[in-house]
Amino acid sequence: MRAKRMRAALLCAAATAVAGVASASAETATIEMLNKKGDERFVYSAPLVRIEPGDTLRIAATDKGHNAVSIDGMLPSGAEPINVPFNKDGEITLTEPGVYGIKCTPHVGLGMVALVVVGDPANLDAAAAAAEKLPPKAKKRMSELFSQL
Ligand SMILES: [Cu+2]
Repeated sequence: MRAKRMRAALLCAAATAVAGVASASAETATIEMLNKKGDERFVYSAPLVRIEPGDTLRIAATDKGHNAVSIDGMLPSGAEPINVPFNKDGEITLTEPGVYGIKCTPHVGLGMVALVVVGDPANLDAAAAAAEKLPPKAKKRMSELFSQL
């Protein structure tokens, strides 16, 4: 009887410890889809986000008429492509380390792109090469973001 109660107490302590670690380390970074930010039109509020594997990326449809999809070649191998539909909030837990490029389908030509770096940017060279194929404004913005890494 006593031993059984003791074991239950230990299991409970272990579960609490695990939950504590998870909530302390996993974070959420938010990118808002905006019509305007300062002088810029059609932008992601945070064009460069750095998080750790297991963290969550939240993409918020603060303004309507935007989406967020993975840019071809700017995705770590084994990672699920990002696809947040128009006018929806999306939450994605990113577990594969590397560089993720996202774009807004109708506004990529206006430079509406963002770079998300999860832990170690293992696919940096491949992602930078893929960014060369973007329209001029998006390409320029990406090269500015890469220069900050
Ligand atoms: Cu857009």
